[in-house]
Amino acid sequence: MDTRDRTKSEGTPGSAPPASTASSAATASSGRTRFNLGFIAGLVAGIVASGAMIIGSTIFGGISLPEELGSEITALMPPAMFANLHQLIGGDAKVYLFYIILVGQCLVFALSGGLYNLAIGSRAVTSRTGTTRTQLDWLDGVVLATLLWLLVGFLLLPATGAGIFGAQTAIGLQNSMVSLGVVGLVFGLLFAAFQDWLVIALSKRGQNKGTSPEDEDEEYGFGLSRRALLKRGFIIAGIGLLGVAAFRFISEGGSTVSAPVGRLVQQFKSKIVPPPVPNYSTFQPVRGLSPEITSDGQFYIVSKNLFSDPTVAASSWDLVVNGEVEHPFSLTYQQVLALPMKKQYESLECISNDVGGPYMSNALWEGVPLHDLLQRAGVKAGASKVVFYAADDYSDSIHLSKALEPTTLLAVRMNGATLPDGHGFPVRMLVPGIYGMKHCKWLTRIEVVNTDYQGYWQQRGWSDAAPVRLNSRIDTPLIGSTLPANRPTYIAGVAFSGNKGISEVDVSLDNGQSWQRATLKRPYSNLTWVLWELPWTPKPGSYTIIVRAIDLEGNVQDPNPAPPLPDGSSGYHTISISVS
Ligand SMILES: Nc1nc2c(c(=O)[nH]1)N[C@H]1C(S)=C(S)[C@@H](COP(=O)(O)O)O[C@H]1N2
Ligand SMILES: [Mo]
Repeated sequence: MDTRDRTKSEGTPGSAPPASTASSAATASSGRTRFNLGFIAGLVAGIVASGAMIIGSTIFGGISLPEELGSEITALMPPAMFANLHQLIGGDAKVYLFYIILVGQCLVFALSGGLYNLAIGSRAVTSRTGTTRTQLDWLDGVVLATLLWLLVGFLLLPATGAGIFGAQTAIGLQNSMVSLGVVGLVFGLLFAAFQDWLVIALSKRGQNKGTSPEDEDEEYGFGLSRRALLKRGFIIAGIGLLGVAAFRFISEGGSTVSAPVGRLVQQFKSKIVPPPVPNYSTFQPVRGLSPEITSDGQFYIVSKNLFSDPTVAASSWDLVVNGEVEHPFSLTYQQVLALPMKKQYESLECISNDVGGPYMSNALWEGVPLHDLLQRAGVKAGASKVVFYAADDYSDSIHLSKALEPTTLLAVRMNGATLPDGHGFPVRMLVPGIYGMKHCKWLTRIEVVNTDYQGYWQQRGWSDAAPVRLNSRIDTPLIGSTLPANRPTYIAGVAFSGNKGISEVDVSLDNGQSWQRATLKRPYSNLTWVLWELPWTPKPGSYTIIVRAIDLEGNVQDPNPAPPLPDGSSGYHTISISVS
């Protein structure tokens, strides 16, 4: 819009432009006007409908398109790109991905509104001011909803691998058709209603200010043009991303010091024979050290699900055991609970945990050995792997030999209580020695196969064997902290090997030149992390503290730094502190 137009139109307040001007203006710009109107109305209706979709999926188990799209996007993303994003924004990456997709979804809704208005073309009514505008009725909303419903059901969902109308998803065909339909109707009806409201509001404004129809090309009730709105959106998103990157840089780049890897690697002996005898002794409680057993509330939670995890009703749940077996069967929750159980202390660690990272916890579990179920089913000759399927369309597999180990359990209890929803109620897998990834939560089916099945994360570039890499972490003192000089304190933390126990933890206070043995707390089992501590009365100065561990077989922690993708991180946790 140029100022001259406005001056001209404001020169005739309260009156409609002469008929000839109106019709020529309409032909010149009514397409754009209609599109813009539809876009704004579609955007608002799309935001509400997206909200309805999220509520529907969390409360009623309906479909969530951002989840399906996010899953497909991470599958298509080259592993190196995934790794870079992971480095940049860390474990929160999936949350950002969810919001980005959500914004995209709202824009698509908006676009569909604009295009719908273009498609219905000259079907316009004359409003009270006598200017030409587009008005819709509720039937338009239903038509647009139906079009979107068909597009999503027949094109979008199959393209993400969810099948026609989500037939391949855990929530199933019916549920996904209905929930999509509801969201579509919410959008369509609101779109029609909001557009009408907008038309009336604009014509009132037009009456007051005497603006001509083409003014609405650029300016709406919000006082902002669509282009300006978009521009602001992009600027805000850009600033947000920059802020996150800067925060990561400041909070991590500032305080992490890298150990002199060259020297560490030179002195490195990968195996010590015979293995050291563990230095268990009376263990002092140290403030800042992780509790040996992690409470349910503190236990880390990781899942692929961008927004919400499934809540499974035990009454309608059953567990299927089938595939390459003589006698497939299924069990209800009550039947699972009636099977012989085993208690097991075991720590879990996520394969995406960085060196020194928080995605590692320890609990007491109770469950049924998978061995017992496989024996009952009768595994056929030639079977090589066992696949786990879950209520959130997650899957992963382990080798048959691993599946038959006595410590591979179907857990139903955690720390003495029923397995919490977040940790996989009603049943989750425990596969000691292997990263958390293979500890499938919300288990629904166990399939014995004779193929090399690749699970959800393997399709995205992560290790299939995925043995836990021996690692150790300094919990206290905190990175970058300042300690008072000459006051006795402790350096303390945890060390974890998966299923090989810990025989020794060494601490260096001089950047890797010399090492001291830490005291270990005798663990509940060889499947858990081990708490370690080293008493220390520091003199004033700056210190670089490094920790390394040795397992019960004598394997020494790998000093070579590696990022989590694809095999799990390695390198020594190193912090710098000062004493004054
Ligand atoms: N069904 C299902 N199981 C799953 C996942 C998932 O996304 N879906 N995530 C896995 C990953 S990557 C990890 S690290 C562990 C985390 O278990 P926790 O949340 O109980 O700590 O669950 C695993 N089991
Ligand atoms: Mo994980």
